[in-house]
Amino acid sequence: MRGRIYFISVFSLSVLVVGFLLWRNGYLNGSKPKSAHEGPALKNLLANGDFERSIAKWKLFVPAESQAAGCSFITVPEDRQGGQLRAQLASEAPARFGIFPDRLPIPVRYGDRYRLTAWVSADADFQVHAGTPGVVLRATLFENPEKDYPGGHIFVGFKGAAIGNPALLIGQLPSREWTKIEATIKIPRGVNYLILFVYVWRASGKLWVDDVSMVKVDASVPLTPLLQ
Ligand SMILES: [Ca+2]
Repeated sequence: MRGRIYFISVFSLSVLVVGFLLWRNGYLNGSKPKSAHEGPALKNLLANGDFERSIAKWKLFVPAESQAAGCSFITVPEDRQGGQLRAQLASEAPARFGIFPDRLPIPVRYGDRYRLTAWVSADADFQVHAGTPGVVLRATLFENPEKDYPGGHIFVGFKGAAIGNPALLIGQLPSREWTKIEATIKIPRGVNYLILFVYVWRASGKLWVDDVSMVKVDASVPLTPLLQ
């Protein structure tokens, strides 16, 4: 009798232990067990970067020089990136204007690396003004929320990345095809905040933008060389 109770106790305990291990590894709640080499997904620090919630969380910035150019920012259907909506930046005359996330500057630290990405596609009416890059991402760098970093902002285009001088990106032409603009940048010393803009940098017509992201990457990710 005592042996039988002992056996039942050990058996029950084993069932509990095995059950617990299965539960902990995700077999009992429908999720796939995590393997050791599956890193966490990189988090997009920009809300609504795919514009699936229309223009929520984004704002249009039109500097004084472009106020008369009829700049607009809306979303339009049928993007070709697998979603329902894409952003449309348009102007009637050559203009410099952009969109940026509707939130405080993102706090960053010296030496940290970020991958900045946007997909763009140009309508047939999109005309790049001579001597300008046409479209860029601008990592707007700040010492503090009220003071720009004196070393210049980082510009990213199809040709690569540059600091302080968007003219280094002249010669790129956006096409009807969705094309990725991307760079991995390192935060310069003295920079504590960043705002990412997608800029039409002197052009007219319609430019479509989708899947804008800013993700923190680790130190092993190679930097995009800065054009000189
Ligand atoms: Ca989209």
